[in-house]
Amino acid sequence: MEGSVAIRPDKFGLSDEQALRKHIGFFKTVENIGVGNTYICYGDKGNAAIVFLTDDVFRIKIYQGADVDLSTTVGVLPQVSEVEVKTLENESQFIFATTTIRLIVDKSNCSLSIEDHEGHLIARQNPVGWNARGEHSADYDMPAESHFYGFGEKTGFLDKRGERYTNWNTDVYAPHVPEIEAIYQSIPLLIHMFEERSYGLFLDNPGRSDFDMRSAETTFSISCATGAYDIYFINGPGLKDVVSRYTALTGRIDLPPKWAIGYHQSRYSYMNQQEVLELARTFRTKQIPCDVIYLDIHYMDEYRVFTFDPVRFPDPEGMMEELKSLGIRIIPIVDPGVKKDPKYTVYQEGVRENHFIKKLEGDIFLGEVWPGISAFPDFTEDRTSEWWGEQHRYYTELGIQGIWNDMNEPALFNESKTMDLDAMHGNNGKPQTHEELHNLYGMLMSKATYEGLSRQLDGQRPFVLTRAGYAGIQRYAAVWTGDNRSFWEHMALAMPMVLNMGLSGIPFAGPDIGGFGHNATGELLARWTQMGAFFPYCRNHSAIGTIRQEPWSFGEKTEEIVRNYIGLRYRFMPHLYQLFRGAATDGLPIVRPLLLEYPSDPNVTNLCDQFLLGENILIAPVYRPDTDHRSVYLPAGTWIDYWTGEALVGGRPILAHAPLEIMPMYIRAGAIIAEGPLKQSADDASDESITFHIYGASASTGFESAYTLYEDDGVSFDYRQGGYSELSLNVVGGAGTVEIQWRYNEARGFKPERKLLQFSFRRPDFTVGRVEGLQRLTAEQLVAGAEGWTHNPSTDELLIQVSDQAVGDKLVVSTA
Ligand code: MIG
Repeated sequence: MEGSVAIRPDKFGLSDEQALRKHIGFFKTVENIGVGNTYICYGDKGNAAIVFLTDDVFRIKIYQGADVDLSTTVGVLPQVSEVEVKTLENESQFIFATTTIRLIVDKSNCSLSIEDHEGHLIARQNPVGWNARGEHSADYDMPAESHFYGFGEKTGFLDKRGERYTNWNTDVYAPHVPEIEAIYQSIPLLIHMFEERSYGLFLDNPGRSDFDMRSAETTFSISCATGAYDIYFINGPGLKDVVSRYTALTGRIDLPPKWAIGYHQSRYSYMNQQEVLELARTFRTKQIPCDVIYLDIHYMDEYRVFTFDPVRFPDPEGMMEELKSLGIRIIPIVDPGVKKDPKYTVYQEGVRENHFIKKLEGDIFLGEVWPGISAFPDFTEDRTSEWWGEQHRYYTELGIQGIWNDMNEPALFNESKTMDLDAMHGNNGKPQTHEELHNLYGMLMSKATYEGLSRQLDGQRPFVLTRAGYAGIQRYAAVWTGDNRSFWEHMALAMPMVLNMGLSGIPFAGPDIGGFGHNATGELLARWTQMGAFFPYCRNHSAIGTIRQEPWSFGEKTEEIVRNYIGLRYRFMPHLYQLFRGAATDGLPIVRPLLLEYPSDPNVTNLCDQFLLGENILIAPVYRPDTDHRSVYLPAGTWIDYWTGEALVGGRPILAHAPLEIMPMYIRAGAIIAEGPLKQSADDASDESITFHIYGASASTGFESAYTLYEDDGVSFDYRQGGYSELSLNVVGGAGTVEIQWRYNEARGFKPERKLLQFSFRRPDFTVGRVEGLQRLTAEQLVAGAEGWTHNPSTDELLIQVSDQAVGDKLVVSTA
């Protein structure tokens, strides 16, 4: 028998009347409210606050009522507006102009057009509308040749045209497939590119939002379920301009400790102290470089955070001591759920001091995660974040410098997979529901962790890894892409995912190498490690119950390949570190889609099975089984095969031969790449020498190349006070000579212990007659540390070695 509930009033959702969208309506007047460059456009049914932050970035927030709240989420850094805005009014339009753009507001309906000063239309926003539930949305023009990038961590290919995504941090154990619209991270940034011109739209709203590039033919739309329509327009015209401006708004990475850029080994879980130590020793005896081992949830005492299981890990101090002597660090996992246990001090304190999220009615919100019923700290309250940060002394006092934040979407074991939407956040005195702030939770947890570690590490750089995040997460944590599987498809998926994360301000990212769930094979691990060795974040991790995935788990051949490629990462470390330094200063990604460097090449708009490391290294992984050839697209220029030294003309696809031990890699002719000696851990500073490989040098055509090598102690913040070294290198070729010139920065606040510099020319287009001031020696003499030069006929490599003098010097190589 049916009850009345069968005809419940809301059965059919919003009524037509409620669904009817309202708009600001006609534009009445505009007022400069005298704070920065803030203008209020008063409309018929609502208002828009327009804030010009720079010539190329402005914010528009739609609001009702008399007062405008111009605070932002923690995702946006405080901005100082110094731009000069000119305003102009005619009968139908109100116009704001900066030196680069004009924002035209249509008075009849408050729609917006953004143009450059040549009158090219850059973007058009139709009137923002809202329904009776306060859900806002707006449509934007989408020309036929549009491409879309950004969106943070999403499935699918690089170009998001035809896709639709939701921003709602979600623990998706499976499946990671194209139709999953929301996973762990939410970066509400859309980059629209057409005719080589790019602009970004960043919606600063931490509730649920949607970007829809699928449903309409000539427009895309952005909407949010709660909160304000608060959007930033970020001008290009270059894609790099957009990324750099977006990261000026939401922040850039801090230079990580060098060890965090090394190879990391993880497993859910290394079950006890003996196993961890055995693992560390195995890396060292097998001479596979490694910097970090992870402790997953089993290290804890019944999953209570800030504890060690007394049986499995009876002597954490002893364990840490031996690991330290091996040069390996520990990163323990920390989840947000605090076990409800009246005998557990963290829980007691949290309750007593009012740190846990509550329902409005006053009860602590309790939900189930690993420890059973748990409470959740309210990171929106600064005092709670500080309390949480302080808990980490438990680890830092043991010498731990890195923390892994998991389950911080937050993920719960219930139907909604997260916290009740009506749980309340204190939000430093401006209470809001979880529904409104959901996407901030993970980032605020990592922020609390990062800040706590920073206070405790006595001037050493902390490292935080996170699964969940919001725009700006890059300031606090590196991001791994969650629970992928040991599928070839997921290896391929990692490329566009990490590349778009880089375009979304998150350069320090990577997937679980070898795949988390399901079972890897030796071949998959070999291929995945080849690729992963060149991702900014490099960790092998696998799930409980799956086949073991450590480098030696699949026999000698796999082990050898894995060792070699991890080793290659360590040899590239000086260059990689330089790229991290770049990301910290200009916000540009470390791994890049070809599109970023070759925006006018129509072949690369959706190319995402190969990528660039920085500007000059092209990486083309093999991501299918039983495959020993693959097509590689070489962009314009000449590219040198890293393995053979062969020069190849670009602007075309080639077929690369790639047997299992080879991952195709190419270096742009004209590039210089620094390689260091092979090491077992990244902060081993005992380098004898550094080698600058000069690619495609010529003594006949006008050759010119430059490089900067940035170095510091790799662990402290001294570099902020000048404690670094910068060597600039210039190589100029022509008229029968090649000149090499180098010089360190004047106030060189850091000096590596190194003794020698090497310059290497592989298959040069000239024969060396002499090197001014240096003798021709044998390879053995160079190895023994003598200054001089040698030529290896079998590899056709000219190698010059000089002592690493304090200031700099110059060398001339002549053909005669
Ligand atoms: O799915 O802590 O993504 O890396 O090993 C269970 C156990 C919770 C999810 C993480 C994964 C980690 C696992 N965690």
